[in-house]
Amino acid sequence: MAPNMTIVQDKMRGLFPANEPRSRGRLKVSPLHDLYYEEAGNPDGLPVLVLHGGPGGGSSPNLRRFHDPAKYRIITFDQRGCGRSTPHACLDQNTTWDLVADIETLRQHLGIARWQVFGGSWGSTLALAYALTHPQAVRQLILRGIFTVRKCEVDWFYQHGASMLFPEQWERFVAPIPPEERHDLVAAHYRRLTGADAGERMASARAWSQWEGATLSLYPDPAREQAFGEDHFAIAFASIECHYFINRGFFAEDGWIIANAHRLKGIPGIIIQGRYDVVTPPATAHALHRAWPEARFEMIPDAGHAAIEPGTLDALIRATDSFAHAKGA
Ligand code: STX
Repeated sequence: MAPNMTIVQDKMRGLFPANEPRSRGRLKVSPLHDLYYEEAGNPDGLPVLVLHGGPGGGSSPNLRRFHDPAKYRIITFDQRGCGRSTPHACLDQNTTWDLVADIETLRQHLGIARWQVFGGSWGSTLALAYALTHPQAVRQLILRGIFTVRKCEVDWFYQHGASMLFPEQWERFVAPIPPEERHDLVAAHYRRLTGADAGERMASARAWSQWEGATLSLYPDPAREQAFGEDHFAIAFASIECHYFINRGFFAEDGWIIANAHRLKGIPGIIIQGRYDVVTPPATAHALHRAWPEARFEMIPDAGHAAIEPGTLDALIRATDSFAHAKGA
């Protein structure tokens, strides 16, 4: 091993201990949609909004464990139509810009002036769309597994690319779709996910959801793959993702986030990306960093897409700790 290859690691950091939310609430954000949110950590700490992925993935207890609960006031919520938000899997009044508006509604509801925004994957997309729309409300950005819903990113994961790396999982993803419809798999799944046939709907939801569950990390996790196929989760995750992707993330143009990312200058940011991320490959994180060079960029050499792979988790925890000393609100 060359001398500069010697890997001398301080102790790798892990999640903070499991903790219970200090409070839970519901917020009516439209005539149709009701959001579920939770607060944890120190009520007088630095406010942070932790965004989940998907879209449609919902919050999980682990999302409260990336920040020191003694230093941070940690807020999570379930985006429209998923988790404990209602109505479940509802696609009406459900766009990126509705979610951006919901984040502002929640911020004002909680009496927070500015907050850190932390998100991976779709959580990074939403964090970026929010920061570009309401920069004055964002103290810092910590982003992982960068995703901007460009056509090339959606094609890579749902049409051709990732298929070459995970051929046996890919067979299951395409199984519900007849060969003559496979030239556009997002559209073909969308027809089934929004169609009247409940059996077809569930088969498509399970295939869609398990494709992602099977490709998230370097090492397989059969329990996670199983969980992604569970009806209640899969129907929201698959329908909402497919709805956002067929609508190209509701952005004005393909590549809108990266074209506008220079406007993030002035917001302290950290970008963390797994080298072997098959869901949201590193080219997007690289393009984001080119457009926003003031952000700190960390490429994790031995990680895929998941937040809890060791190198990625270590980088995320060091990132939140590095911002925990910042003063003021
Ligand atoms: N979707 C990427 C995404 O945001 C294309 C995502 N992938 N997996 C997740 O989110 C969860 C693990 C949060 C469900």
